[in-house]
Amino acid sequence: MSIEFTKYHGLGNDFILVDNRQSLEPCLTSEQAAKLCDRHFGVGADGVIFAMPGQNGADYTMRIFNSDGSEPEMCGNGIRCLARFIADLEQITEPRSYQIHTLAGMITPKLESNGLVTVDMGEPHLLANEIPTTLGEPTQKIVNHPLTVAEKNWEVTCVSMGNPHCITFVENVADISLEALGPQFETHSAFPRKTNVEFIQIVRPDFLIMRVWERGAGITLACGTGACASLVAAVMTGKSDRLATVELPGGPLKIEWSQTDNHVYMTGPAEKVFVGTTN
Ligand code: ZDP
Repeated sequence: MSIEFTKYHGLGNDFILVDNRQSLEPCLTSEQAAKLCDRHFGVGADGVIFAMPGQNGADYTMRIFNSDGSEPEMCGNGIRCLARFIADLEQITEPRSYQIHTLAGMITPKLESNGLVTVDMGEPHLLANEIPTTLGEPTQKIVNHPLTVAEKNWEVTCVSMGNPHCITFVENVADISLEALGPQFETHSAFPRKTNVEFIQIVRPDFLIMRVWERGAGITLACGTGACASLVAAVMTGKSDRLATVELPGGPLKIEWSQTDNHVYMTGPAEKVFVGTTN
């Protein structure tokens, strides 16, 4: 079956967006989605996102497959792209927000007048059993916790933004060999649902540099949930302000962990690249 799609990216974290407003079943299987994500034999993307009818009072539902076909609960850069895609489908140009049902609950992206998208990512989950990780006690926060990976001792801080993240602070992110370390953190037995892996360099309390290895997708140029989780980890460890810029290989995201409502807010771009039809 041939389908129409639109390609978007948020800071180089790129997605194939599919208009699935007719059904709550994705029109592609996870295998078909993984094939489309292949950069040599397919369209090329870090994931496939389906815009579906709303549930539980939401305007729309988002489902996403990673480039390996696995299904994450949430996707920060992806939901900015989804908001832009929906506005394009509805031919909306003025600022507005959407309530999106995801496997991580209700998430609210808002299209700003300057073209950026701000997403209310909800509250971070900090307890070991919520992340999930077997590190520490199930109802304990995992902050600066020892973890041995690749025969080295690391100190990790774990945060869930609906999906699991394992954050390590380092002197210089350029020195980290992500290809070698990423998969070993991702599949470590301490993470029963695997994990996204972020290395963070604190430049100033309001400026962090991040490199990411994504669960199910590998090295990507940006990860929205990862930038949010990293800011939360940096605040918990006393390394950063509650409002900071997180610089990713693909560019900057502005992240705030609000003291008022405990929600994390992420602001960044979402850009349309091209439309296409599959064979
Ligand atoms: O949790 C996971 O399996 C991630 N690979 C999901 C995708 C995260 C994303 N890069 C983001 O921006 O949050 C889309």
